[in-house]
Amino acid sequence: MQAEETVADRETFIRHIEQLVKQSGDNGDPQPFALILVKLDHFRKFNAQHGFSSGDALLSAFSSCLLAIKRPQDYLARVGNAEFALLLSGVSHEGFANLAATKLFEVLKNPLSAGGQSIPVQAHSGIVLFPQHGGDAQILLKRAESAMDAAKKTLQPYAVFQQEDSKEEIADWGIQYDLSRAIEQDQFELYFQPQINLESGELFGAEALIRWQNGDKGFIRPDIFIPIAEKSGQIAEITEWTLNSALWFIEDWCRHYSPINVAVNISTRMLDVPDFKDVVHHTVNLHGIDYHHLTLEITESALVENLASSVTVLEDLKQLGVNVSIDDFGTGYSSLAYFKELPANEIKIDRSFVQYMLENAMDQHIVKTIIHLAHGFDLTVVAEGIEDKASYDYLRQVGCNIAQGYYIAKPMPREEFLSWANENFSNLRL
Ligand code: G
Ligand code: G
Ligand code: MN
Repeated sequence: MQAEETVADRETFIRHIEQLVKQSGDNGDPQPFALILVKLDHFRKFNAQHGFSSGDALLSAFSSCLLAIKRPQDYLARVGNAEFALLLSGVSHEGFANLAATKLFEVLKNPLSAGGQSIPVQAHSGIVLFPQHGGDAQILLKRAESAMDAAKKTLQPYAVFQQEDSKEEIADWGIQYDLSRAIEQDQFELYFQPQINLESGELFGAEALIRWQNGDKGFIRPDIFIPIAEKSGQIAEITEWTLNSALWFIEDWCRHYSPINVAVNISTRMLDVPDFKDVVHHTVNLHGIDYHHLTLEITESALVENLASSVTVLEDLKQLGVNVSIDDFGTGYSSLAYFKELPANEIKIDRSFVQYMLENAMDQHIVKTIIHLAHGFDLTVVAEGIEDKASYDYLRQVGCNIAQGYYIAKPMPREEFLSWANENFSNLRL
């Protein structure tokens, strides 16, 4: 049993539920429980405005509220950035679960104290019951989340899962099911979008972007299936596939042509996977290439939600020798003081600033300021979303290091990338 004051992590929590489910099956005698999922609203914004140490203090005050209603036989876990789950052992009726939730929201009516400040908070909660609402940990958590979304929509602090809440799930499960076959059926392909060194005009490398051609459903966009894979955990397997394919490309290119750098998008979920660093280490070694040919892109907005723990993982990766790039930079954080905490070698200015910078003075100012500051911290600057020559020339003029965008080329399959490079760069010995 869990010690009184500890808060388990997501993996431990899932194992705990699986054990309860298994015991129920073994004895033919379900051990009922209720699960209350509760999420603090606007946490990302709070973190952005007050810094991650205040964010940590707020989370700790928030978890104290949950500990206040937890009974000794209950189990508390942190299952997301600002998201906790409380498992109420032996609770088989929603009335009792509602009672616990009411108690919790009574406590949350008072402001939380964090870093010497008193902060009013808002939260939402979704409730599920085992075995009525699902027979495994993933389904129960997913349905608690659906219930939480329903609570938000109806402006209630909490809601119990209802069958109608599961409509969206059905579509997601279809994709999840198809994803589980995509790798073995060879349905993924990597496309490569070139990156140019602005100073020399030479090919610097490419960003690798996953494409999925599903037999029945046709082409499915990564911004549809990646979030689903993140929730289901399938992202780990997809990331391994992507890394391996990108490294294969680098190995082949370096052997036949010239040195090249390839950037791979890494979901922030991967930073919580305990052996992620080892996966990178082994995959790179397997292909016998130097670490500095590989860049890992992490999006800024997701990173700042969990800066404290991400910093350690990214530092470790940087120590290995891979490059770390902060993707979509400018969209996730307001404080410039944050630069010195970045465990990165590179930032990619978000394309929303680059696309209209020549017409929009504010965007132009932001782009110039980011470049200047980044250089002050020895970071390489990549601009993405360059769609015309004027933007390309402007970025070169203000000292941006690397350029990427439709003006240069769209993402292309490997063969097409090869002939594109052959046509445009005579020095590559293709
Ligand atoms: O390539 P496209 O514009 O469709 O990409 C849409 C989004 O999907 C982008 O945010 C991009 O970073 C992300 N994406 C593309 N390929 C991968 C991948 O291999 N892994 C992850 N995690 N994200 C990817
Ligand atoms: O989130 P991320 O930066 O990884 O997203 C990369 C995606 O942006 C690529 O998949 C690509 O399809 C898209 N992209 C690349 N260059 C351009 C561009 O010049 N304009 C637009 N609109 N999208 C681009
Ligand atoms: Mn990217």
